[in-house]
This record gives sequence, C-alpha cells and structure tokens, in this order.
Amino acid sequence: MAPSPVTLSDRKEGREHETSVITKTRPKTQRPPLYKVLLLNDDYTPMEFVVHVLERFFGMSHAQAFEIMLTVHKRGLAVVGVFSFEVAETKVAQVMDFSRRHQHPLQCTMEKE
Ligand code: TYC
Repeated sequence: MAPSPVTLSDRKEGREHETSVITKTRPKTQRPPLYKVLLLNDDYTPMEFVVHVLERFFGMSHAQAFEIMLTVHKRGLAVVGVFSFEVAETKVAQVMDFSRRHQHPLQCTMEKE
C-alpha cells in the first residue's frame, strides 16, 4: 500500500512552520502467471491434421505450423504458445475436442511457465 503524503506541523519561536514530506512510491504491480501450451507426439495423428490444428487454433502460417509439427514429430513435444491461464485452458480444450471429434489421439497439455 502506498504511504500517503503527510504534513507535519512544528512550532518554533512561536511561529508555525509547515513541512510537507512527499514520498515517491513505486506501485507494486503483479504480473499474471503464464502457461505454456504443449503439443505431444504420437504415432497415429496425421501430420497434415497437426498442421491444420496449429493454423486453426494458434494462428500460425502454414510454414510455421509445418515447422512446429516437425519439431514435435522429431523431439516428442514442443511449446506452441504461452498464454494466461484462461486462454491456455481454452486452447487445450479446443485442440483436445477437435482431435477427439476427428478420432485422432493428439494430446495437448499446459504447464505453468
Ligand atoms: N508422429 C506423427 C506421424 O508420424 C505426426 C505427429 C506430429 C503427431 C506431431 C502428433 O503432435 C504431433 N504421423
């Protein structure tokens, strides 16, 4: 909490002097925690489907999406974005729902950064 400016009165030789003390405060701002959204590799989801998911839900260009898909394919997983809790949760739900509806086992998770 910010200290408020205070006014001090002190008496000297019968005269009253007013002394103002102004304290500069740096308001403490709290950044919201961020969450990484991860895409996991599997042996069955078609590459084109993963590319489509990255374009559709993460706003990637085709080239970007293809590159990230290949990273997941080769390394097992990749961070596909960093978001607030609510946005990350929504992205994960969208990907999981879309994959399930297309009967692909693609997995998407989130973790605190
Ligand atoms: N490994 C999959 C295949 O060979 C492709 C794939 C890439 C699957 C990325 C999931 O998150 C993934 N068809």
